[in-house]
Amino acid sequence: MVVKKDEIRIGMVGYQFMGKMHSHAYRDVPFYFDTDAVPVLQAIAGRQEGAVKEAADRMGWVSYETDWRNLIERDDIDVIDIVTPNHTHADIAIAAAEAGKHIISEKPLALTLEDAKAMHQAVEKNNVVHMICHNYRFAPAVQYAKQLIEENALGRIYHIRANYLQDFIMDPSFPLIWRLKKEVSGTGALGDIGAHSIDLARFLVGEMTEVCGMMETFIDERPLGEMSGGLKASSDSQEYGEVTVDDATAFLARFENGAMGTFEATRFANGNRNKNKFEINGEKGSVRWDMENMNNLDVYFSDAPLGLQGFKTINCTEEAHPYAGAYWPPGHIIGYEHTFINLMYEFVKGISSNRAPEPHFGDGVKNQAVMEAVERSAATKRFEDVHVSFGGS
Ligand code: SOE
Repeated sequence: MVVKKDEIRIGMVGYQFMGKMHSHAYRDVPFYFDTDAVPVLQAIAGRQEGAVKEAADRMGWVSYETDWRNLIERDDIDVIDIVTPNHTHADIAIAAAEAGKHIISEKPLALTLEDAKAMHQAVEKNNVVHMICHNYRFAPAVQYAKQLIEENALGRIYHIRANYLQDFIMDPSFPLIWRLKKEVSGTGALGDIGAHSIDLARFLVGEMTEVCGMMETFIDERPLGEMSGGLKASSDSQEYGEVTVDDATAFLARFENGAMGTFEATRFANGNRNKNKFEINGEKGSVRWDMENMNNLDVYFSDAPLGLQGFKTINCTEEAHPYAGAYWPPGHIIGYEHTFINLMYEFVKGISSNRAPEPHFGDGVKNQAVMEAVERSAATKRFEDVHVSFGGS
C-alpha cells in the first residue's frame, strides 16, 4: 500500500538561477530522503507573464502568478521561497510571515542589518519556520569538518583562512547587472560570496567579535544590461552606469574563542570560477576544503607517526559522512545541487517538526552584522566591533 504523505505546498518568488536550483532540490528531496512530508511545486511568481509561464511549465510547477502578493494571499501555499534580488527579500519575507507562511530566503538575508532584524522579528513573532540558503554548509565534507571540530579532533582552533574567488565580471564590458548596484544588492562580492565564507566560519569556528576590512571597486562604470541566465550577461548598450558595490573585499577577524580569521571575497581572481575554500588550523590538526573538489576534505593530525605526517585527502562519500549515505555507493561523487537537496531536506524536516533548522534568519542577522562591521571598518580604516542584537533596530 502506498502511504500518502503530508504535502508542503511551495510558492516561489523568482525563477532564474537559484529558482531552478531550488525547484530541482524540492523535487529530489523525497527521491533520496525519507521525510514525513513531501514538497509540492504549487506556484511560482514573476512579473513577466510569458517568461514565468514558460518557467513554470519547464520546471514542473502547477501554476504561476504575476505578482508575489497574490502568492502570499493564496490558501493553498504553505511556504514562500524567496529567490529574487536582495532588495526584495525584506518586503516579501515580512508579508509572508504575517500571512503565517513558512519562509526560506536566498542570501544575503537583506540589504541592511536593520532590514535583516525586521525580517527576523517578523518570523519569530508569527511563529513560522524560517531558513536562509547557505548551501555550502550542506556539503558532506563540510559537515564532516564540523563533526571533527565538535569532537575536538583539532583541539583549540587558532586560524581560519577563507577565500571565495570568482572572475565572471572581470571583462569591463560585462554589464551593470543587479548584483553591481548597491540599491538592489546591498554590497557586491562581500554579500554575494563573502557571506558564504562568513557563514561557514561562524558554523565551523564560532562568532566573530571584531573585524578590520578593505573594499575596492576596480571597474567604476559599466554598460547597462542584465543577466541572461546563470551568471551570463552581455550588453551592446552605449549607455554606462556607475558600479556602486565592491568588486573585492578582504578582512581580518577575531573570534570569541580567540581564533583569528582572514577572509577574501573577490570577483576579480582571474581563472577562479567558483573557488570557495577554507583552511582551519587547530592545536591537534587542520582541515581544508575547496568547493571545486567538494567531495574531498583534506585533514592533518599531528599525532600521526612522524614519517607519516602530512595532509591526507578523505573522499567524503561514505555512510560515516553526513548526507552521503542518502546518495550513491562510496566513491560515486555528488555535486553542487546536492548541497541544496540536503538543505531542503532540513527545511522540510523543520516544517514537519515546527522548528527552524540552521542556518535560520537569526544566522542571517549575525552574518549581516559581520558584513555591516566590515563595511564600517573599510570606511573608518579601523577595527570595528560586530554588533549583534535581535531587539529593535
Ligand atoms: C554568484 O556570485 C553566485 O551565484 C552567488 O550568488 C552564489 O551565492 C554562489 O554560491 C555562487 O555564485
